[in-house]
Amino acid sequence: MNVHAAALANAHLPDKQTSAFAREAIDDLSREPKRLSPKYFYDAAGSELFEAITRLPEYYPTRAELAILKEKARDIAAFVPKGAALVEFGAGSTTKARLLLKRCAVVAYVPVDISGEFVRAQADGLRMDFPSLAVHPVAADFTAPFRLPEASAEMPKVGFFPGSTIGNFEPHEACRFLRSAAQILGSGARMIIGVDLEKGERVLHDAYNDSAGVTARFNLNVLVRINRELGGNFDLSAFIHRAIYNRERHRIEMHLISRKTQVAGFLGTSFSFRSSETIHTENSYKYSIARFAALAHGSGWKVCESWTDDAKLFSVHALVAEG
Ligand code: AVI
Repeated sequence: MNVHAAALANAHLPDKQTSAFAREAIDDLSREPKRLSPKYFYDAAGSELFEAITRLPEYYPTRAELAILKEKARDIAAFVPKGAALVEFGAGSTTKARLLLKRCAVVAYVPVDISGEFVRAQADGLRMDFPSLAVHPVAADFTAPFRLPEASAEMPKVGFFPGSTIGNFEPHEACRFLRSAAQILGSGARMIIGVDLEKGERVLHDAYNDSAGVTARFNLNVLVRINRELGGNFDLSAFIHRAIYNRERHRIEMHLISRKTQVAGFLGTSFSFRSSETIHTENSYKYSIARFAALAHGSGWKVCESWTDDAKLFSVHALVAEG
């Protein structure tokens, strides 16, 4: 048994999710350069911090995407077949789905999220506001294959993946997700997807280094979780948030930078940090319209239409499954 496995075996781990978090974090912090997965930002506090980010003056993606969904509502409604089931991959706030549900001839809504409790609560809210809509929540990891509810079997399917969450996938993962979505939705499927656009560095820098420090707290939340859930001893004041634009790779990178030489750890495993050493916590890829179309095409989808806001900050694409 290696040192990591021994640490895990000796620890009191309440559930499978916690032990997966521990195993992954130990693995990722043992790498050079160190990293942590962005999926661990999103506990209840992290999800609230993300909601706060979407309201920041510097964070343009949410406002720009909402503007597109409102302004192009007629074109989007024309793209959605009558009697369709709208399948949302990952369910955040339902604001964007509600815009589509109000204007499109959708008869069923299938929100899919790893948190069953969250997705069922959302479903209840939607049933109240859209009494004639069939709502079928699915608790599943939407990046892996899952079955759609039987009730939607005969309906045309339209996937919905807003927020540029696809930008948090590595390009090969984005391709795998798009292929898997095509399979899940079935032949003739359509998809509406929000993708953040490449733009000047200043706007990107400010969106991910906001003056109120909310993104910094969001980034540090992964260490807060390690301390609370895995008994870690990270000194939060000894790490600073930094987001930089990597122009060659078309992505914003978020890092936690060690302010000094230090040792910190959890579950009996310690990690040494040099002064200025970074933990790479997130990538947020930005696409041009052409590069996204190429990605979609290589992943089994054809782009029918691409809409942007006036300032060309964000894009929403209408895709049709090929073949
Ligand atoms: C969820 N995702 C699309 C956000 C983004 O912009 O990449 C997450 C985020 N990270 C920092 N700010 C927001």
